[in-house]
Amino acid sequence: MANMVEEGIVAPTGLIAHGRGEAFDYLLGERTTDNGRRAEMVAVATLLNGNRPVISVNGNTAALCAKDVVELAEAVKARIEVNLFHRTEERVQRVCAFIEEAGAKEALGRNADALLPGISSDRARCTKEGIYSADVVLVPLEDGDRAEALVKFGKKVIAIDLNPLSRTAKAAHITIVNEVTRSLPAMTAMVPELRRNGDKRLALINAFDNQQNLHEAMEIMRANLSSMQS
Ligand code: PTJ
Repeated sequence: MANMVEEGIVAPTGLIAHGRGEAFDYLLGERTTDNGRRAEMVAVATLLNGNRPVISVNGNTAALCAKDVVELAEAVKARIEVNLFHRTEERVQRVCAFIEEAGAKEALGRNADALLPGISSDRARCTKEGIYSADVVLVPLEDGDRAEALVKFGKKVIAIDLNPLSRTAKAAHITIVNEVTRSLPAMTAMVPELRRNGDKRLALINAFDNQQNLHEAMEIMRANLSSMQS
């Protein structure tokens, strides 16, 4: 990640965000829980049921798992859009090129021609073709303001966030409390079965309650902390 800062892919504060993630992953037990796996299945079902799914990519996600993003996007037929919190035109170019080098036909984001309502800064910038007109948006490692704005704008928001207490985790419709590099390949592997089974997709979506999901994730962390003490 430090090298990726030098390459201009990761923002300097991306290292702090990464450390936050590592701390929560330690509490989670550095593994995929049944709770995380269920949220991943619901997320895949939702992406497959979407008409215009988009995967939003920032510097951290690109640095950690560009290839995994490309593979999931191909499997669920989603567009990829680079959407940066610390936005500069140069970083957008770099991260788009990085994702394309990892195999994406096209990473949207260079020609941001729309604004996400409810965000006042440059961070509102997105593309009409991508996030602006998406119905489902997967946001790995998203900041709270934008996650809330996406929900208010009517998007079905899927977050991947190791912190079940974050504003993003709470605002999203589906929050996968798991490490992004464990999550994305597992999600891609779920696609063939869920693509064939529309009833299963609906049943998964209808049975899911994100508040309950986040409560379970916190309980897992609490139990892990208790067992570390004894
Ligand atoms: O590249 P940019 O300019 O778009 O900036 C990206 C960052 C990540 C710096 C920016 O979006 C940011 O500051 O995000 P936050 O508010 O720190 O939110 C990131 C969330 O992701 C935090 O709740 C972290 O706990 C979580 N997180 C960090 N690393 C991982 C993670 N979740 C899953 N897997 C990880 N590897």
